Amino acid sequence: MTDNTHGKPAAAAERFRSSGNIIGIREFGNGNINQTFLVTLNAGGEKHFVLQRINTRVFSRPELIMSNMRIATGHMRQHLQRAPLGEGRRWEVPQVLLTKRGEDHWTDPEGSFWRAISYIENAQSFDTVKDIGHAGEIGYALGIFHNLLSDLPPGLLADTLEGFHITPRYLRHFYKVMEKYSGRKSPEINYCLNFVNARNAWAHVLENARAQGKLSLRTIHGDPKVNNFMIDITTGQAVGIVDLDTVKPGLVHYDIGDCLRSGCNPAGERTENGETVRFDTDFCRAILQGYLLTAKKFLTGSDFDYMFDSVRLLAFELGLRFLTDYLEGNVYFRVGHPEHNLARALVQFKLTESIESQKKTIHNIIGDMR
Ligand code: GN1
Ligand code: MG
Repeated sequence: MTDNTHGKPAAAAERFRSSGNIIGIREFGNGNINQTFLVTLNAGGEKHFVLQRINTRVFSRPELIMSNMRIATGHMRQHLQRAPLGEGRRWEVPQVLLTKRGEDHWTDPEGSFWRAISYIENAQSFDTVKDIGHAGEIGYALGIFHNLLSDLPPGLLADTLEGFHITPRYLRHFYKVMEKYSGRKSPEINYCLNFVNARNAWAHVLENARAQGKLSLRTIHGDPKVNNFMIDITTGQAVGIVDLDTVKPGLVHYDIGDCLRSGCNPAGERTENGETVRFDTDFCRAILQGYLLTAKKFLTGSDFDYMFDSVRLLAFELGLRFLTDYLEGNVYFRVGHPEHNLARALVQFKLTESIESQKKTIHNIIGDMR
């Protein structure tokens, strides 16, 4: 493992350290965009914090991420003070840490943008859902999160990533990239191209519904995949959602679809064996049940009408994003090897197929909960 206690992360960590000495810095999690470190302090109180180098090729105005994050976390904390969760349930809102000079980020001499967030102790996250109980907790947590933000007008937040989850924009970009693509066309690439072509008209479904006034913008998480949910090590209950970079105006369907495409894929999005990928409808039922415990009160009939499309679309859209990035030369997502984004795209397309083949079952699950 790389020793980070002397390099650039160490210089950044030092800016955010409030007490004790830094005794360890290690790479943390497996984000596809930012670089994340866990900093360990030998302080009596807080023992860890999370340090991140923001990928400014993706987030071109990182200071806006920080202001969104401060607005959203402040709002959630106030909401919880007014109306704590029932039964004394633990819930943690990640806190933006300030530098010794009171700033929410530090730009190093080379121009890298660093920020720090509190670490949620005695909790862990998983790449895949382990069982029905875990699925229920994931859904419950997303419901709590949406509820805490349901009275934050989305207009107060900046659009930090224009076009994020707007599938028609990803499609347009994909066709532009295809026009210029001069590489080899393997059977896998051909499968993917046919896959996208066969669905390009339907892929406007959520944006059309929004344009027709059937769905409206709210404040959303933007990236509620399974490993962004923190699970209490002792109780097994979900205690918070992390990775708030994409908290911004959007459709709750982006979140519902993303959470389901991630939570109902037991093989995980990191498998490179597309054949093992399937959509688990028992996990789907459990996630939705957990979600609706809180979310039912703010969802409309129309919101339910588009739930099936949202899960199908978010799996398809992520596959399309990985595929486009592969064809473009891996300029957006961090990759471990040159074919990585193609393998990731295949996984999401297999998942989309599995969702499509179980359309009736998923519709029934949603129908039973309305
Ligand atoms: C990216 O970096 P990470 O893992 O938090 C991506 C999400 C994708 C996800 C797929 C800003 O999130 O949209 O769903 O990879 N984030 C951004 O694993 O593009
Ligand atoms: Mg993220």
